[in-house]
Amino acid sequence: MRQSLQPLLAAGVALGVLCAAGLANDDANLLTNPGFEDAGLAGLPLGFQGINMDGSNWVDSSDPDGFVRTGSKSIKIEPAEGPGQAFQALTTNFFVPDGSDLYDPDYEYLGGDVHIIGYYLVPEGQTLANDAIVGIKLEFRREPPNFSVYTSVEFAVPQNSTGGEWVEFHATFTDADMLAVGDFPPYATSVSVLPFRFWDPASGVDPEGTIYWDDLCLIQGDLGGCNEADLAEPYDVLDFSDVLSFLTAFGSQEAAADLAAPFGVWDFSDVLAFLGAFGAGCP
Ligand SMILES: [Ca+2]
Ligand SMILES: [Ca+2]
Ligand SMILES: [Ca+2]
Repeated sequence: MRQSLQPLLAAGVALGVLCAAGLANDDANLLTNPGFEDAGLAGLPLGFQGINMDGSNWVDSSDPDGFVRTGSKSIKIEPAEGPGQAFQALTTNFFVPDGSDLYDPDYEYLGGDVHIIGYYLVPEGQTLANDAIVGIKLEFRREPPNFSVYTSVEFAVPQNSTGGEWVEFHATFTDADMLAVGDFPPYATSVSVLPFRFWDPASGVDPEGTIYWDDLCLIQGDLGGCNEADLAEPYDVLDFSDVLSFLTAFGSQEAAADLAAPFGVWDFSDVLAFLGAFGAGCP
């Protein structure tokens, strides 16, 4: 049965591999509130502050066009309505309530590649067009109190239309990329994460298309796992530990076991996806 399922599941397995592997180690996700489910300030999700964005950008599944991948919340960034909105973003670069730290995930200088993973959707019939860039920006910052940006990088989404489907986004800033910046101590100790879009008003053309984001994941170091069934150590080997991890994650409705649509629902499709990946084996 596993064999016959493989062709059917191949696409889904390939699509979900890296994020599922990343999310398998929930502790490894350095972002607060990565699925945007919890409420924060100003009508925005916990852990994120708006730059030309407000509560209207926090999506609920009951909204018209309320696209969410998991849970009942996501975020959306609509086309800028004028030059004052040219840069729109959510950022993690602000203080937790007791002021002891920022929401920015910790970063260890040259401590391993940084992976930013997530899912985005452009509604059916729409195309992102005429922005300078739509994607995710990372700002590597020095220690408090100065928080100055050591270096930053912007990653564009790989496709401008998704036909209303959630598409995986995965970008990596490697230690080699960091070394190429130069040697300017003090080194960065945290990284701000900004889903964003930027439109150049001088372009003379209006931006088009709305983008939705859900289930972001920031990880530093090895993602672990050869595919979405490789949930437990030893990685690159599929054995009974992986089956146990899947059953545990499935039973407690963790992201690691949510391997197939409908996402946010743990059902037989997820079991089939696991069996398919398990049967396919590690390369
Ligand atoms: Ca969500
Ligand atoms: Ca394993
Ligand atoms: Ca599912």
